[in-house]
Amino acid sequence: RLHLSFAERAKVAKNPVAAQLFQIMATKETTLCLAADVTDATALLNLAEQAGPHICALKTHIDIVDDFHRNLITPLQEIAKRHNFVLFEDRKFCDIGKTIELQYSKGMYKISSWAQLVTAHALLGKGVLDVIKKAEGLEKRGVFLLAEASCSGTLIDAKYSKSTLKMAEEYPDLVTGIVCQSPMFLNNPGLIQLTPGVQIDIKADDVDQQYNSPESVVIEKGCDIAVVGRGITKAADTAVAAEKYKKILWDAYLQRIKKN
Ligand code: UP6
Repeated sequence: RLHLSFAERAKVAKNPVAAQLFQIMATKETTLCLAADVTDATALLNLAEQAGPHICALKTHIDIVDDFHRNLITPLQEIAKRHNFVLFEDRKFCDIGKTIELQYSKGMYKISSWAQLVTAHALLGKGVLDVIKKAEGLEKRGVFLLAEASCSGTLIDAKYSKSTLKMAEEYPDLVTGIVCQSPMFLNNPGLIQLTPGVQIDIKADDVDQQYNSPESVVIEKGCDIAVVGRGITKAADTAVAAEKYKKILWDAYLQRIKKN
């Protein structure tokens, strides 16, 4: 996986959103996913607009938006379409299947109607994948399963990570990839490794988050798509910061695939 190009990997991806992401990454030359963790709807739209040309996905925590209203979704989708990136709700579903079915499609956020990608925990077993697979909503959809966390206090151990990967591989048409911190799956080039905890300037925050540099996550840790939040959202100019991360990440990817 690590030495193949995204264009080559697009051909072997079994999940349609994974194939779409590989295409976007290859054509836009970006492996950057922005964690748009802002609490104001207008700020979210502005971020999407400014970072849009430089990202392959916009990751939201939609439940932190103070003034959320369904009217936010249409302009967000319009920006995503215009700049060619995927909307990704980091819901980290973790419950019995029936509850996830409701959380995915109902309530204020109706995630299944706009987010092509979501995250989920494997902790409660495969019910989560069964219900997301059969729910009504966007035709093209995908799930990233969380197998390793970036924070220092995580309770996840190697056995759990391995079981998560096994579960992912049992749903190749639904699972887009794995959220992890190390190159866990090397012989499955159709899956995407998504790695959060990426920042240039600092090593940690004051609540457990740990950061690696963009170069090291791509070259040493197997990251395909890097999630960057505050490294961009707290920058003086978010468009400039997004472009900077995009370039560093892309150069690291080019260096990695050259090592054949
Ligand atoms: N995230 C992590 N670590 C994980 C899983 N998810 O940080 O193991 C998510 C957070 C946040 C983003 O929920 O949205 O990635 C990281 O943001 P930051 O770059 O501002 O720390």
